[in-house]
Amino acid sequence: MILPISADLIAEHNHAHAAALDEDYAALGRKLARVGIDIEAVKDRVAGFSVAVPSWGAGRGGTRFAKFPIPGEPTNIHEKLEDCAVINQLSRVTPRVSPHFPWDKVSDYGALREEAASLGLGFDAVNSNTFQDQPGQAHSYSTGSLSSTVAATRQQAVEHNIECIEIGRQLGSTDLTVWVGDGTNFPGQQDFARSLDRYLEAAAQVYAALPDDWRMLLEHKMFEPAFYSTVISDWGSSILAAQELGPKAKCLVDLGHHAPNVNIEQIVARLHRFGKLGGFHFNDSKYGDDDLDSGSINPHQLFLVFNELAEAEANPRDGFRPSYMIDQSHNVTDPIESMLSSAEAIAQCYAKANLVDRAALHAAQEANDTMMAFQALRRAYTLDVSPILAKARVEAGGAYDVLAVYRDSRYRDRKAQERRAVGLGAGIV
Ligand code: PSV
Ligand code: MN
Repeated sequence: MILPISADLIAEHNHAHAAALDEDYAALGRKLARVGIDIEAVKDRVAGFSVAVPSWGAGRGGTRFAKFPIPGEPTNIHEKLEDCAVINQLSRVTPRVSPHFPWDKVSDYGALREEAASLGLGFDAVNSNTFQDQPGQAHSYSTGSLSSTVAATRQQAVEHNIECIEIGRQLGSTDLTVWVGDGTNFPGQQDFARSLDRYLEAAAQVYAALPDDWRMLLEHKMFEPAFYSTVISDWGSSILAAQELGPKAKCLVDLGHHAPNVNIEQIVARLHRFGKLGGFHFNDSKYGDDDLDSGSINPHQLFLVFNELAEAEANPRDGFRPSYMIDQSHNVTDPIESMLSSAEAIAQCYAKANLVDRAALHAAQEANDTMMAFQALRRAYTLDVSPILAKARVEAGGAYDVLAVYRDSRYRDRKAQERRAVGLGAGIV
């Protein structure tokens, strides 16, 4: 396997920080040992954690207005995979890529799978795209896709999703993520009940094409590109649709797809309670679906989400195996750097959630001791777990300081010489 960053460079950097890391890790180990926690066991759990990166996140995203490309951006799925390999080589926490079709279409998916494997990568959930028209497409999605009033359009959307399943089988995926941009911009534009009926009927055809070991992840979003109503607007619509479709249909929570200030961690607990929590799209936001870097605005919310996931893991229901993925738009940063930083923020929250003293939390909850219940969470949240993450990363061959090694490697500069420039234009949705 030939990985994009020099192993010698990583080793040289790690060597320079080895003594400091050992010291920090030992100090944190002593602190945790005082409360009966074995740091090695926590490190092993962290080493087993992973989050997928989105193929489309490797390029510079944008807003509705424009994007500002950078030299050396990837221009196709092959270059995106190479960039994703850099992220995983340095972080050792992002071994899978989630592709989006038709954006990532190629002629030979078996070869693409091998190419990814040669870079140390596998494929995660496949994503269908019925939220924008493609050149030469027979029917426009301007009337909606799976819920369109036009039968031929619904059929086209069903066929595209089934094609994505077929591609995913070749890539080794086992999940299809379905987000539709269907909705309305004006009161009265469509009938709420009938549009949901149409969606359910079309989605059932996609569901029927799922292989036995596959899941269909329904991603809700309350706005954009439709701004009055959307068909799968919230977790309520999502879970009802998933329940109607069947056991292989689960709900996917994109952190940016809710009304402002909604209690997302409670949604996570609710979906899990009914065996319907399928996966996540991690990102952060201040206003809407801002698609900012994970943990950059509200890291506490991310921790509280992982706290619910830790509870769910301790009390699994209905084959709990959430699929974790980043879904961000990197408008002003190098996407590789954003995903390195985001993956670290996500893994930190996972580690902190694992450090919550659950017995103390549950005892305080039972005794209605509000302050001590809150403190059980607070103690874990305020811990600096970075030595645990760094130790796990370095032991797996990654970099102690992922951003420093990435910058030192001058990877982007080298790609700027090799890759053709990407054009201006709108960003992603
Ligand atoms: C929609 O906003 C979304 O979150 C969906 O996951 C899409 O597939 C993705 O963004 C890419 O634009
Ligand atoms: Mn998403």
